[in-house]
Amino acid sequence: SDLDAFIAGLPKAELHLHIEGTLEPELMFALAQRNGVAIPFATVEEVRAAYSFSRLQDFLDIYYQGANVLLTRADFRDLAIAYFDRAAADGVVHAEIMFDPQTHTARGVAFETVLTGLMDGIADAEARHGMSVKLILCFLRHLDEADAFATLEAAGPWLEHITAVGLDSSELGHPPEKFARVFAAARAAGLRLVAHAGEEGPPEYVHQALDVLGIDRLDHGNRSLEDPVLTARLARMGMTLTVCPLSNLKLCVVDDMADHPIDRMLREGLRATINSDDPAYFGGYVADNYRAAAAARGLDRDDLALLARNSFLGSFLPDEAVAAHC
Ligand code: ES4
Ligand code: ZN
Repeated sequence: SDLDAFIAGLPKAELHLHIEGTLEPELMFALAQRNGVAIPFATVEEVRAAYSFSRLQDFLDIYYQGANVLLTRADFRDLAIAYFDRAAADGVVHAEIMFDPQTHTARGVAFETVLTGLMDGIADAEARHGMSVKLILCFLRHLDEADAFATLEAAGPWLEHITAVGLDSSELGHPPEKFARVFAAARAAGLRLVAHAGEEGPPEYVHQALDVLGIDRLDHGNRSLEDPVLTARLARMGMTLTVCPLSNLKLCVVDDMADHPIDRMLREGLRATINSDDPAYFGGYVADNYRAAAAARGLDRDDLALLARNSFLGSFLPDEAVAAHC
């Protein structure tokens, strides 16, 4: 339709994307074969059939299993290139992508292997698509503070290639305050700060992300809407929320796309953006997320243009680059 073409043609930034969550079943099989790694699926159809989740943890269990096929620098390069090709086709001109080093170092894959492979992919995206890319190193919040500190230490030689740290994985029971000291150390090292909060966790976790971690950007943030004072504060401070509609549906953060709060967020004055989170697992890349939200909530071209503009305003690009995109 006209709106589909408008969405695909709208220049946008992707701000909430886990590169391990872009591993399509076809590439999973190819890498399993290339590396001689066994996977518990016989066919691509079997893999897709397993992607039915009723909460975040159901997804995480299968997502960490999928990542087992990623072993070499070339694997991380190929994974990243496949994502950037899809993103470019969706109108993404700037991407700030998250990676989970602990998922790999725990299996004996060196931090350097992960980082250099992703950097190879980024060089390809810059050359072939003219895309700009920034990297966000995420700490797995189900692991302890010492493990996060060891990961920040491993990143030391690579800090000029990393823009921010983030916090992901199992939210309930792992509040932001658990990582207060490692986030303070990351800030002292010159990194920007983001955190997943208010996806499954309560508004209190969003308060902690703001007050204890001092985040620059909020990943998801849906449950902030339960707290009117928090909502007003996020709006007043111009905090960017990286919202992921298809993820929210697949992980049952919303029961139905027709109930998605994206338009309410905009009405409340929140700087909301639309992103794809783990597109290989949730049924679509960023343009699919714009389309699904638009269809379910009746978003018009002005709403969609505002969401895309918010994605640049909420990015970690320098002011001049933001201005050039807005
Ligand atoms: C994630 Cl949707 C989501 N939430 C928390 N952690 C994650 N890691 C990858 N996707
Ligand atoms: Zn996420």
